[in-house]
Amino acid sequence: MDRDWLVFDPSPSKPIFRPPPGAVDAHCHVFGPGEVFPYAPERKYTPCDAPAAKLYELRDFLGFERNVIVQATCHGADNRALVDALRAAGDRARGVATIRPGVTKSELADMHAAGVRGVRFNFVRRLADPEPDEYYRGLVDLIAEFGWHIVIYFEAADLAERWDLFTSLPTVIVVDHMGRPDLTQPVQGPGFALFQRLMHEHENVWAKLSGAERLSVSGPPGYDDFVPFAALIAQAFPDRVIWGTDWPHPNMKSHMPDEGDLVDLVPRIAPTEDLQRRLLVDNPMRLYWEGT
Ligand code: 0GY
Repeated sequence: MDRDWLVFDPSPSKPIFRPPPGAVDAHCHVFGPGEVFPYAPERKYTPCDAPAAKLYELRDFLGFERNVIVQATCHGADNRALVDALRAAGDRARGVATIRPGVTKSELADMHAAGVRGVRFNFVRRLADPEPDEYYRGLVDLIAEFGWHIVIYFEAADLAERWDLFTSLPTVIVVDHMGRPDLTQPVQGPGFALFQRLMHEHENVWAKLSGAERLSVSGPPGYDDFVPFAALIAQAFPDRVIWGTDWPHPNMKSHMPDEGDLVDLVPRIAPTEDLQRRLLVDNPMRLYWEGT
């Protein structure tokens, strides 16, 4: 792994908040193990191994029942580690893959059978080399017959630049980490206003209320500056939000979070049982399990 890589916490604390029955951790990753599933030659970082068995231990420890595993850029478009993790989970995990032009229909069908229900387009330059809009439109055509949706990951500044692409994608669009707002700015400021406009004007756009550990400037254990941003979205769009731990927290430099602290953010973001059930159960189940 990279010399400055921070390894996930081997013994997180038990959260005080108890997730409702059927809760889904809808943003997490698996890495390797590298000896079985080698990291991609074009990767921008080399992580520690973070295998599926460890993820499922964490799931059980935190009180979750299911996972949505998002293909990480260190595996490129080689989705074997993801597919292996999905198969190991039975029906308790779904996946979001990375695909490139040239992927075949039978490769997509195999991924679908394993539990893949979406693809991720990554616009964060330190992770991937963004492509012209037409590249992504070509991939959209490939997934159409599978009914998959699209997860997008971008820096706040990219939103204006890619607005036409993002607002013309025909599927459900899930935005990772709420589009990475600058938490030092007011929650009512222009940067986050644009993200809210995206959700107000486009009913197919969902938000992932995750990434407190990577966005927060105030830091652990409370991640207080993250809460008003996530709470605003959770309450304005209660049927289009999902939540995830972001385990094993790739590329963290400031600290490695305790997932117990992250789970304890949920009742601060979604203060009622109804909001919590929609965020953790109803919405991810609708998007990833029901009807597919
Ligand atoms: C995240 C965030 C990051 C990394 C990746 O696929 C990835 O490599 O998503 C990051 O470095 O911000 O969601 O895990």
